[in-house]
Amino acid sequence: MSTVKGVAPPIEKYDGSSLRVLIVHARWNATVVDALVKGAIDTMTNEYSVKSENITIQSVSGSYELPFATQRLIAASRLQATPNAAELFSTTSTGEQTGPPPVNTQTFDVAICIGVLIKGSTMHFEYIADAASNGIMRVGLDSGVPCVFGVLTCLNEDQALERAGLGSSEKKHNHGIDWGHCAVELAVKNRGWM
Ligand code: DLZ
Repeated sequence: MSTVKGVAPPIEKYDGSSLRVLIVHARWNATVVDALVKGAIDTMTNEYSVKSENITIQSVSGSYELPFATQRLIAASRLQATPNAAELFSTTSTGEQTGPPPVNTQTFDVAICIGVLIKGSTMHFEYIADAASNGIMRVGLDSGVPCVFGVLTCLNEDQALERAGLGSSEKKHNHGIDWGHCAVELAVKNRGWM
């Protein structure tokens, strides 16, 4: 039976060969998380020619840590990309100052934050889901680096497995694939919006 739910495929065939991607993932519920990370990476490399050497992968303990780590990694990459003050001005052979060269302040084109929350018997789930979703949105808006929300918020383990393509039903689907499509589209479009 067909369904109306889900994302339509991207309209264009985007070229991801020059994109630099940051993936930050949690290690809670690692079996599911690992499948999601793989789904995102395979989609970006196989379908958009994103180079594996241009994908930086970092892990944190839990989903609550995703926004902080992502924000710090984006900031650190920008510091590394900024030349020393002394190198900011170049001169011609006649000693004429040519002004600052373009400064690369955008080392990651996109970040994907991946985690899996599985509801337990306390309120932990609600607090972490709220903090992670708001935090990831804030990092994207504050940094200008689009941050894909790759956090599953599941009511039980079966839901998580189904959404990572590991379940037993016919409708199982790896959402990491969608996040890979989403990341490339947003990164390419954002370059045009800057
Ligand atoms: C504490 C906790 C719990 C109960 N459940 C999950 C979960 O299902 N998925 C996840 O990614 N992280 C969980 N955590 C850990 C928190 O995200 C966080 O790492 C700790 O509260 C420390 O800040």
